[in-house]
Amino acid sequence: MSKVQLTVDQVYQLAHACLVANGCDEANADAVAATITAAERDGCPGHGLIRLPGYIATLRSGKVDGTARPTISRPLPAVVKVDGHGGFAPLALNMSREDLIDAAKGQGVAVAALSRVHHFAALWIEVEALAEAGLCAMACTAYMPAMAPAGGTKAIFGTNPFAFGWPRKDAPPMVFDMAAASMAKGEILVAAREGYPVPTGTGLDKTGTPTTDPNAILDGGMILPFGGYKGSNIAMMVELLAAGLVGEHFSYEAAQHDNKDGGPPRGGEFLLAIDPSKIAGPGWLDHSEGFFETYLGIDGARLPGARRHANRKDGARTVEIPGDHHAKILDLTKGA
Ligand code: NDP
Ligand code: PYC
Repeated sequence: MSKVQLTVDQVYQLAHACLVANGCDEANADAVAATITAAERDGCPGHGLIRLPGYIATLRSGKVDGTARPTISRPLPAVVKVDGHGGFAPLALNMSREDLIDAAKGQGVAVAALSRVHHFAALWIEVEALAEAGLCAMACTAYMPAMAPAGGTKAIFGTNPFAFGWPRKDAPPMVFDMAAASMAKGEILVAAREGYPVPTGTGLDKTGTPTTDPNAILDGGMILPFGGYKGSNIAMMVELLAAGLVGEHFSYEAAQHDNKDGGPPRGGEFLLAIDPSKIAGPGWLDHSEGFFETYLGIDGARLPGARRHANRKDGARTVEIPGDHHAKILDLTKGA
């Protein structure tokens, strides 16, 4: 398979041009292209350029409005409500970030409830930005049914990621970001594209038989929760926070309303931001630094996010994508 090498800047230009050619205005194209670029820059290809055709499909089908302008309200001092008006999530996240930071710093704790957004990205992006502002942060979003509950054989949960961030003193924030599924669908798509098997326990084929073939999981099969009933229960929490609490579609409802164009469905996102200085008081940062020092003193232990930051440090990072995927993006950039 031929490969095309791109600089991080070229990734942004490619994604931006394709989004604009398919109906995004500058603000939306910039927000989505920056999100895709951040994923490729940090070595997270499952939410990088591989997602661009899905974003474009939603613009072409009319499911997503590439010119949407999110609106933000503060019904309570600690509640930031964000209506995405049917646009992609990145612009809604960018536009509401300062309100959430302000609410958390003023009240000690605050939530942001995003509705009518289409989320197709990694969550560490929004959580890292809040942790960089000195806040403890959490985020989660649902999707469409891709995962059965523990003990069941019918998908009800999305892959349902949950991300958590904590500020560091002289280092990037500690952020973990993981699907409640044994593996995010994005990673399974990359395995299918590159032609390697996924670990045993990742999913079932359409007959319900365990398989390590990513194509068999994607072609009518099902992804399994991580850790059996434990991942299943976290997936349930994500459904209840990102849909029940926000007042948006549960994954099964998102699928009922979706036009099946292959892109992200309409849904919600839940974010929680807490100011540790208002809860633990002065000294909280040094205290948690002591914890990280002890953790990192354990042979073999590494912090979540360390892999991404090592990739990011390499400023000359080259992003490699299959030649046919690159050609497909160029073709999509010709417009509908
Ligand atoms: P992974 O299993 O690859 O990684 C999960 C987390 O564990 C990462 O923060 C990773 O950090 C960390 N980690 C990995 N190895 C170690 C280790 N040895 N010690 C400590 N921490 C470690 O992620 P998933 O496949 O579950 O999810 C991938 C992405 O998919 C996420 O970004 C998620 O947001 C996204 N997603 C988005 C959805 C959506 O609807 N928008 C749905 C589902 C998933 P590091 O990155 O540094 O390796
Ligand atoms: O990787 O599972 C996933 C996913 C779903 C929606 C966006 N990413």
